[in-house]
Amino acid sequence: MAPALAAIAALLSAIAAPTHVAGLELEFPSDWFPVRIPRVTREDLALPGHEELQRGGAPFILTNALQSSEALTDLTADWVKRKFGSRHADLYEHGIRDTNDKPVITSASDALEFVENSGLAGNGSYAMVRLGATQTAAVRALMSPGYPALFDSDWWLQSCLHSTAARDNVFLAVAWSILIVGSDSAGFHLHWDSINTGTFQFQVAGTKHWVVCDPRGEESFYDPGDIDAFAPDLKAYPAFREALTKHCAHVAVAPGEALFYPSNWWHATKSDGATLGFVGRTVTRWNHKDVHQALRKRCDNPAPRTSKPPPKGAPPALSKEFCSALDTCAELWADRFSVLEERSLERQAASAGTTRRMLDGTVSHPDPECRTAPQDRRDCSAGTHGECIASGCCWGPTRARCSTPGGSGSLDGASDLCPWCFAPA
Ligand SMILES: O=C(O)CCC(=O)C(=O)O
Repeated sequence: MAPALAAIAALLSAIAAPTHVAGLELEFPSDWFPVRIPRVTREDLALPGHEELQRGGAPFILTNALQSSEALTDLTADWVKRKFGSRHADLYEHGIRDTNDKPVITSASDALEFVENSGLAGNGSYAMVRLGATQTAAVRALMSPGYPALFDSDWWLQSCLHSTAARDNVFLAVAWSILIVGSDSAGFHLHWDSINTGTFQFQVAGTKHWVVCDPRGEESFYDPGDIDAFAPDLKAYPAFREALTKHCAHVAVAPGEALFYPSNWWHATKSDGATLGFVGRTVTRWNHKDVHQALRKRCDNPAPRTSKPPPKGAPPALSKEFCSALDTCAELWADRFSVLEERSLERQAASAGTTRRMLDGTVSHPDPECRTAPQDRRDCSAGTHGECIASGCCWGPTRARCSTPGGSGSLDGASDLCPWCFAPA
């Protein structure tokens, strides 16, 4: 065959051939799931040029999320039972296939046991162990080093919520953090998360398949729970073809990886073998106002009391202490994200080698080595926050030092990019 014809034939057969998904008996037509979710390393994520991902503006997979951490070996279902066995868990005996699948609330150890046994019986079941901020810290201790700043909540939790009880309360009330243990084929129907946070999931064991859909296509997603995103009934839900061919991605997330998706992105899952994941929510520059509003609404309109008491172990309502501190937390969020905006402008200016006009009208140029005398250096955030110090840039006198501007270091206790210094031109 002539080379041009061979190329056309290859193209046609690629278009017609379904994509087989290894491990799961799933075959998708090749024009489904055109949205690409980038895979990046922790190191890539910190580089200039990845600002959209650093700020949580788009979904991505962190490929070495658990590299050199103890989680891959120590964070097992047995560890969860030992550590949190007597806490409450939501057990979904058949996974969460649609909105009719409701949880049984039981002890975490019974829920995990059920999931283990259901794996043998071929039922896809899920145990979700809701964690307070205290238990989350214990899980996170197994995940260092390299916990991305984007996933961190400690910077605001500690500053605006002064009691452990208030921090634990908000985590439990809105499922801020969960360990999610599934047996083979357990999954969650297509839905979006209600309080507008970004969400990440560290895949600790097993592989999880995800369909992740851009909310710009949501007219074609029907209602949460209507669609089995892995085997959609296009006769009953014909508009979903538009979602499949324009707005959704399919990814398989392997042990050691973490998936992040921004607020309002729809998602559905299916476990390939037994799985264990750690889910966390996060406030970003894009969602902090919406998260504030959603939490304020919950504080101001608590679920009406009924004559029946809530079942034992059900998530608590948001506490008075949390609700009165919420606006202070929201101010911290707004403050941080406007500072970060400033800093990224500096970084852009520095990496482009350009000068920067300061608030006082003078012109500065990037000083990557921070070699100019400290008193001659410009404030890293255009005069309102931070000061430059001898060994590099410091983001304010009380915050931790970064030794390499533009490299990674510690700001506000979370690993992050270090700001650049600017010196008078
Ligand atoms: O892991 C899963 O099955 C999905 C979890 C999820 O959708 C969520 O936490 O919002």
